[in-house]
Amino acid sequence: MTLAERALDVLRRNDTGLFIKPGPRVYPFQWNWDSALVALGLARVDPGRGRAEVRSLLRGQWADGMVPHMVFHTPAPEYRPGPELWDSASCPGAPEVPTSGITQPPVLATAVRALHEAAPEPGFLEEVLPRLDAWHAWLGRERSFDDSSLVAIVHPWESADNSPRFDRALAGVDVEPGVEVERTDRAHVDADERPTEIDYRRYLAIVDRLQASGYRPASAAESPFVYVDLAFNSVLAAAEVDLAWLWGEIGGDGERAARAAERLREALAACWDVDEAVFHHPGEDASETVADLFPLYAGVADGIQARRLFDEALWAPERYGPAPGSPWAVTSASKASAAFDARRYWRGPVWINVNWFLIRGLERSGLVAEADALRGLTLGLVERSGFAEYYHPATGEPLGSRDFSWSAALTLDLL
Ligand code: 9WN
Repeated sequence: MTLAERALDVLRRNDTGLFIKPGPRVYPFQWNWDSALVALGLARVDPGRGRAEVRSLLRGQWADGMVPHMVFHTPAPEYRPGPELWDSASCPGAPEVPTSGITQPPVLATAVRALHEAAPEPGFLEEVLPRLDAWHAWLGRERSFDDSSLVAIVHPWESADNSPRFDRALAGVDVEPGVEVERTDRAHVDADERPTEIDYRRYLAIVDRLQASGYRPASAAESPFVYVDLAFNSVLAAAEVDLAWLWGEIGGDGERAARAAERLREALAACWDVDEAVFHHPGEDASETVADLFPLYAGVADGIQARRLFDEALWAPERYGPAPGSPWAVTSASKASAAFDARRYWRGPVWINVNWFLIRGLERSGLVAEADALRGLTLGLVERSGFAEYYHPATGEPLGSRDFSWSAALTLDLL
């Protein structure tokens, strides 16, 4: 089988009929940005199935616009925490299908654009654009945090959960001693590739506290965990650009999306650090994770900044790039960071979705040869090690789940 045939085969095997699971065993439910990235890859080979994925995710949308991070279409007692933890039925505005009460990076509008550009279906944009707009508007409304226009996340599960960039905010979350935590994840994946016990307890403690307000704290600042994530905001900025463009396709009102895109992009551009050659919150240290590179994907780096970010960070052997003895890039944390861990997820390993966002960002910044180099490296990795959830940067060893859907779907897009 060719690489493309193998990728499609993974998606077909992970297809439950209702939605495509992120991976065959570890992740039996529908996850938000997994399904969006899957739909984006399917735009290349089967746009009809891609649109069905968008529709199934939107079945989980709440009345206030939020599209949740997990949708529990069917029971799967082998994964914890499942619907019993979230108890969405007891929350006002929750949909009929059980879901989680938090969200995830909003890639969906970008996927809808890819599907539309591949093969427009009459009526599809009219059906989904108002719902995407409601979700993005909810983020701007409920998750505004300071005067910067950037939005906050209220749980690490809303982004790359185990990333060291969340460590400081997470350390402030109190956990009750002695509470038993059921870790179904470690039945399938080695413990040294997954979050630690104490971090898992903190994840559950945040859910517990958010639940008291039906997952709608009076403001993001009221949440036990709050973080302004540049990766999440860069995804949102690009999605607002795509949504405004999509509204233009049907002569609709893309004003809110266009204005939000402009404000987010301005705020991200203001995060440039001329000394470090990466983006981070002004007044704070760089996170030393790939979030510092993500504004590239939002297209906010000028020519000089993009060049420096590539040479001095993304491709620099001592930071995120290929190095002698560690040829696989981009590492999810900088190799120069004290928190770097080559095996533990989001703390060092290479991810196909991270590379995909950065390849798009390099293209957007006019660094086409550099984008090609990263594309070549990424395809070389899946060719060699299969469609893993993440990979060891030194050996290329597949880690986490195997036959991982977004790795397969994004391979189709990269090809
Ligand atoms: C918790 C499904 C999801 C991804 C997340 C990734 C991981 C879940 C977990 O798996 O999160 O939501 O069990 O750790 O961090 O990005 O969407 O692939």
